[in-house]
Amino acid sequence: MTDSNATGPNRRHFLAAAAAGSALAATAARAAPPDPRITEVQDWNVSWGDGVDATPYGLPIHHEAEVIRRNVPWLTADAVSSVNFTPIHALEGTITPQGCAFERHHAGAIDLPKADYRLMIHGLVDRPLVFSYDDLERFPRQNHVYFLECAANSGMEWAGAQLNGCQFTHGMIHNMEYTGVPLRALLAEAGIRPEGKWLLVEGADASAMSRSLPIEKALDDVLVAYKANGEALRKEHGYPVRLVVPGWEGNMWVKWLRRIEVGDAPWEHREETSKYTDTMADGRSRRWTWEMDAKSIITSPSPQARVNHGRGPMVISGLAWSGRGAIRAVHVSLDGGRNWQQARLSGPSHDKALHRFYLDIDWDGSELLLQSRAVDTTGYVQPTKDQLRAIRGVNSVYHMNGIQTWLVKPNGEVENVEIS
Ligand SMILES: Nc1nc2c(c(=O)[nH]1)N[C@H]1C(S)=C(S)[C@@H](COP(=O)(O)O)O[C@H]1N2
Ligand SMILES: [Mo]
Repeated sequence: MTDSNATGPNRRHFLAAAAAGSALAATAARAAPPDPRITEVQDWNVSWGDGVDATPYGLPIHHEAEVIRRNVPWLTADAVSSVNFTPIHALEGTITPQGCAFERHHAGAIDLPKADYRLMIHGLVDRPLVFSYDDLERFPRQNHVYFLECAANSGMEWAGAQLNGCQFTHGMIHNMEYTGVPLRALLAEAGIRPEGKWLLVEGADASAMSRSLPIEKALDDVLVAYKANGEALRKEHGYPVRLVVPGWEGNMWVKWLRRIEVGDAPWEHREETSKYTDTMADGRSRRWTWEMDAKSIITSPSPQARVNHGRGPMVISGLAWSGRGAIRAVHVSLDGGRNWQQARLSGPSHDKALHRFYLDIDWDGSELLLQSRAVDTTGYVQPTKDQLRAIRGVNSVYHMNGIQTWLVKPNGEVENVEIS
């Protein structure tokens, strides 16, 4: 089986390179010593494969065992109040499989059966209500693809290039297709009183994760979700029910959602004051940073996805997203931000969801300083780290969306560096 009907530019390039006798084309076109993978009978050609029930619910094949969530053990004191990171350097397309989508817990992932699930809505409402899981399934459903990014994603990079791999610098993100009920439908059942302007949303885990949500957002696009990518939520993502707060910082996406209280003012809980708040250069803190600004990252090549081929065709692949809408354009620089080229967007372009971009280049084998820059549908352009520091100072931990730089060395190694 060959790609004899492939007539795209890359194929033509390979053929042209073959004619020119380049090192790359030698493997493709010249007579090489007989390849035993072709000339000799292989085990898998003549023996039975696994029967249909070998893995009733499939796992990735063992050859892909490196593509897993990973944590940075020294970041947190223990694993129940901790975070791990999505292996974005090894994924493609836009949807994150649940099995390797990062986890962030403040008191561990709890085991909450559907039968024991309750969601209470009370406070400034006409009718306080409690919904069971089955009740939720009787409301009209919607499906939407959204990214979830932890506000702390890339936070280490405020202090300069730190972690060597986009899994660790940018992996506190995932993108799933959620099935759920619009929160406004449940609020309509309870009937919000005119003074009701804020919601407290609370989780059932021991952290009782609590955040204040303005009523405008709650009535807009917030979902009470129970499926992701077609299947039940995984335990670690809030089974059986989590809140989906499109475009807003991950902390507000309360897992194991158990209570919604309607009030007339925000609660100023721990997670929205001492945590998840940005301290500015003058030492004062900025109140509420809900929306995630536009951001992008080249996932390959990157420190964990080095270049294993020499000069010639190279695929630069990356992700871009915005909490304010869709991605209008992504620009890629090969020289640390001096010159920019328009990348190619490929795949669905949903509001507040991950977008995939590519730049297909002909690498001359010299050093590259790779950067990407996202532009969203509001016209916002992803800033350099220095532009961000000029506004925010260096006291911030959260909401770092500055442009990332990867140094690609002639030998194919890739390193996290900073050009500001
Ligand atoms: N109940 C509850 N909800 C929670 C948390 C938590 O610890 N408990 N962590 C929050 C934070 S900080 C983030 S970034 C997201 C992470 O969601 P994930 O674990 O599905 O990636 O969940 C949010 N919701
Ligand atoms: Mo988070």
